[in-house]
Amino acid sequence: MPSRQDRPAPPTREPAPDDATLDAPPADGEHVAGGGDVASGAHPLTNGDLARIFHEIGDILEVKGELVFKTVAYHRAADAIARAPFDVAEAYGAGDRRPIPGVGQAIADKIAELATTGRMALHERLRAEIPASLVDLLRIPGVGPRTVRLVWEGLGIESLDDLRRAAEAGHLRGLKGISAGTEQRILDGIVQLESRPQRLLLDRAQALSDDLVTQLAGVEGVRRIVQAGSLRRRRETIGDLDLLVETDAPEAVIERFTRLGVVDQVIGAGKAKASVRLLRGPQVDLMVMPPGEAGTYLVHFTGSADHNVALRGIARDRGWSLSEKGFLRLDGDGQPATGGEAELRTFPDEAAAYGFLDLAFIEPELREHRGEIEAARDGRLPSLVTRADLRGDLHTHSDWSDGVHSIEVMAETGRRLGYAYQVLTDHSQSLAIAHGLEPARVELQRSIIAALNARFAAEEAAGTIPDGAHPGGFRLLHGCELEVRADGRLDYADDLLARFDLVVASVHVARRQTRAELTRRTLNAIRSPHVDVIAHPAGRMIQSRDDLDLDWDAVFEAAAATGTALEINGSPHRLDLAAERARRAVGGGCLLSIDSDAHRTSELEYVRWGVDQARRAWVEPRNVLNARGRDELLAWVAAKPARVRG
Ligand code: DGT
Ligand code: CA
Ligand code: CA
Ligand code: ZN
Repeated sequence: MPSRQDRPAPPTREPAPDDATLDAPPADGEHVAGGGDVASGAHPLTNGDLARIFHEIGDILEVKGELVFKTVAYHRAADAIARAPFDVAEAYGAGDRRPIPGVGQAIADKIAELATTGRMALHERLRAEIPASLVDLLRIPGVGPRTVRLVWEGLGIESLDDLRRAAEAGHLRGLKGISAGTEQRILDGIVQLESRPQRLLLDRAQALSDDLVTQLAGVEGVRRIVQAGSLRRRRETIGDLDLLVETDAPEAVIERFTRLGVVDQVIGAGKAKASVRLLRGPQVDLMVMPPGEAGTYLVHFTGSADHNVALRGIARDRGWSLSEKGFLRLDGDGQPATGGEAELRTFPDEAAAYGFLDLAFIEPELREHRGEIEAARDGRLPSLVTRADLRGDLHTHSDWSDGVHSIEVMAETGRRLGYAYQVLTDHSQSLAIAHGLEPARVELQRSIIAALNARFAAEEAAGTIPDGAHPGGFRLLHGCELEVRADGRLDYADDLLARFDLVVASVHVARRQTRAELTRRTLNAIRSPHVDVIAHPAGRMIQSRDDLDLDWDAVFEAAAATGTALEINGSPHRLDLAAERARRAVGGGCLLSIDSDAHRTSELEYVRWGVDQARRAWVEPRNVLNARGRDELLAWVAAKPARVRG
């Protein structure tokens, strides 16, 4: 458990109502689980305190093997309480049961119980039953609640370290149902868990950061908040969050920031910056900037570190020292000039700061020291693709295969996003796990799509299209996500494939084949006259599944030669092609597509993460197949057989 020394100590006459109670074992009789007389005391529960209690309940229920939806409900409620814009215990204690989004009736009752009596029967009962720290053991791959309870009851194990020591000493295998093999698997699982990089996926980092911005935006004196660091550069994973706040009231901002309900621990707080760790979340660094001087602050705290080093070099060559505060004039010895020569140049925005070095403004996504500074100097920066450039989505699913929503609901959602087209690409027949479609189902699906499109056309003719829809009309196109089978054959016959509007092909099975075999399969798809896009070409899952071992040069060459697009899959778990590889693909003459791979309506928004990675890959709209209009797209598909014949 993280330490929580930032919280003020409770008044000594109070029976420890603060969160120290949550850590201390209820051993010596002085500590009452769940807190003592809290509500009437001088130190009421903060939103963070409440959140910790509900998270702990969720944890213990997990160890008990409760149904996921139940444990999730407690964790979700805890998050909602931590973020509530009012003091929850104070309100509920006074009988003001304001609704909190994500908190249902049952949990609201428990908040009221805690706020009015200072205790919660459920929490006390659970704490007496099982230590919450056991939940850490559930994170070990292959270890479930049953094993966790077994090692706790049998050997008193309460932590990962306890478990590792016991396993290394061979103590686990004495327990019922645990063999020497199981013991080794647990040790392997611990190694795997601890070698896993502790970085957040982009979508989660964005959500946490947005939430902080919302909570800080209303603070008096805040003029602007910028989400800097790797999040602003749109890296696929994020280490910590960096917030820049332009304000004339720095101390008030830092005070508010360090006291947010979502903050678990204050790592450090000064006049101009503070670092905290969020409750069950990452570290967040907040820096304040004086009004009107944001330019160099933004550059400095956006990074990357390598980009900054290069900028500082250029500045020094020109006689200036660059830091977040601005450009400081250097004297002949390379020291900051003093006296009448002393000079600090500041800039209100980044463009002006780059301009001071005779560089064009560099988009944050490019700031990785991969040629962007030279390009900015020489006027060769790309005009990066934006979300608004996308005319449609080439890879989406419905409940006909493994999606959640119906064809119609998916189509209506894409239509309201303003697209000219969306391609429905349910899985092909051999991917049974995803309910791939038999040819007869494909035929049926085609007729359903035709009926939908007839309705869209009629509404367009009648001028009754919904809000947000593209005035030039929307069509659902009929495609599939075609399996490339283990032997390299495609999963539908050519005559069926020829009838789709567009075909996306993927390798999902037999991922451990040799490079030669995997490359041959991928090239088979690329060289088909009917395959238009290779979906998630590397087949990776970020932080959990490695890339397929492919001969990428051969893949790029064949894709470029046949005009087969390579996808940047927008799922935040995939982001595949990755940015650097996508850049190489474009350099090799390949066309890309930027797709959501949505399995439910909300996931259609995943294209935003794909666009981010495309921008990191220096991609311009002309490199993107689905930045083309519908007629152009269909003409390009129609020409594939000719391109393959060469
Ligand atoms: P992350 O957090 O690992 O995903 O990556 P960044 O780029 O957000 O790195 P972070 O949070 O350490 O620093 C944010 C930015 O601040 C970084 O991109 C460059 C800048 N920066 C300023 N001073 C330093 C420094 O002393 N070290 C590093 N690494 N970066 C610094
Ligand atoms: Ca960071
Ligand atoms: Ca940082
Ligand atoms: Zn898919």
